[in-house]
Amino acid sequence: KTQSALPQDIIDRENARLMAAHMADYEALGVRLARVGIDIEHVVDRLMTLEVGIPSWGMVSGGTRFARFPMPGEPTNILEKIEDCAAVHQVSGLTPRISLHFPWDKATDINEVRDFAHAYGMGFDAVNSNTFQDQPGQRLSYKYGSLTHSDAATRAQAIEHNLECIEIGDRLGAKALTVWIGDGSNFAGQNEFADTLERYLESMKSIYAALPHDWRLFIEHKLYEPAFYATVIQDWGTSILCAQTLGPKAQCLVDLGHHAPTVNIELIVARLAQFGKLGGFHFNDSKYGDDDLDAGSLNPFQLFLIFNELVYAETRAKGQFNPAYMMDQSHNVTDPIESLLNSARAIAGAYVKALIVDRKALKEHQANNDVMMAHHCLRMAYETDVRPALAMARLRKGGAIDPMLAFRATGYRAEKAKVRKARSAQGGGII
Ligand code: AOS
Ligand code: ZN
Ligand code: ZN
Ligand code: ZN
Repeated sequence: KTQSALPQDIIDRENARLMAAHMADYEALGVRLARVGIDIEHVVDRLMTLEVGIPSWGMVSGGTRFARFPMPGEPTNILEKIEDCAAVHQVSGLTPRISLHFPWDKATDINEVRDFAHAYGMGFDAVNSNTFQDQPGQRLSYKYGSLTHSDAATRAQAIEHNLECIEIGDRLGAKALTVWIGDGSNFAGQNEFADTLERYLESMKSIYAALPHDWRLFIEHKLYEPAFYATVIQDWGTSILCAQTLGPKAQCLVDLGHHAPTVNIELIVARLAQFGKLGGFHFNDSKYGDDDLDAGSLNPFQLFLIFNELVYAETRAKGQFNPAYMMDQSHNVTDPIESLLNSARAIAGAYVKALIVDRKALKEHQANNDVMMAHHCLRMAYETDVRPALAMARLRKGGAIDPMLAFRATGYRAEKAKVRKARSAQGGGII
């Protein structure tokens, strides 16, 4: 029997309180969808297959360059982070895996970490390497780059770290390595664009060669920061070129906050999917840059349009389609657990709305160049209140009709504040 992070009796009590209203709402939505030829049960079944990974670095209060405001009861080590992830999954039913970040999550006993997670029914998503900062006692500095550094010994050290991440990830049961580097330049002339990319590919070839046969290598691009003049892996163009150069296990990871504000991210998603190079996502939201805000909290329509592309890509790919969905958020002013619940709801909602798009009608409107009706098709799906379908999927997974209310009702954080010693945890997602 799996262990629970939250008292299940309180969740059950909350569900009982909301049950009658939920059933009435679910029935009404079912009738509504049936009218346009959609079986709500089919939608709920599909939703129940959706899984989104949680970032370990998002479990503690994050920070900006200016400050970090830790909250009482936040986790102080990797085991406590896993416990909080399990709490998120228990009520959301959507987040069964945690994405670790090394060396932030380095534990002396990796088997203990694995067994602890398994006891809570939790697994591991892609592992993340970190060569964008120096660690205490590190031999060579990444100040001027890591995988692309001008010095071969520094590159070798960065490669070695990635190999260690694969090794740890393999023991945890992870199936992918995500590589994001901050390498680039802050001044024109600092280095040559072609030379740094060449060195990147050389380094990545060694990492690729060490992947277990069923692993994937995710290349995460980002337009700027910390390199403010030119970043080596700055966009999906460079990312897909590298992924194609490296081989089939290499794919592109799209972090929604890693694009200029006006960029059409759903179009990028469609392009990557069409060429079999969409590896996965770091879901979050942003207004200015790499803000790492809660997914769907600012641009829910964009999130829907992304899922609209994903659902279409899946139908085109005929079973060959398996992007890894993960969140990458930094929670500065909210309880991380509540922010992750907030995002899980937005992601599930975007997926369901994409599922209920009348694709047959849409195709017809597109063929007839009926622009307004094609757009109308998307709007009708997007504007549907799908919350009862989300609640039903959660309920059937043993979760909560209303995860936020259920979590609050447990008083989890206040309880943890009594037992967890406050300290400034590392890896608060400052980047
Ligand atoms: C950095 O901007 C990226 O989003 C990476 O995914 C990074 O590893 C993560 O945000 C943790 O800082
Ligand atoms: Zn990211
Ligand atoms: Zn980022
Ligand atoms: Zn981030």
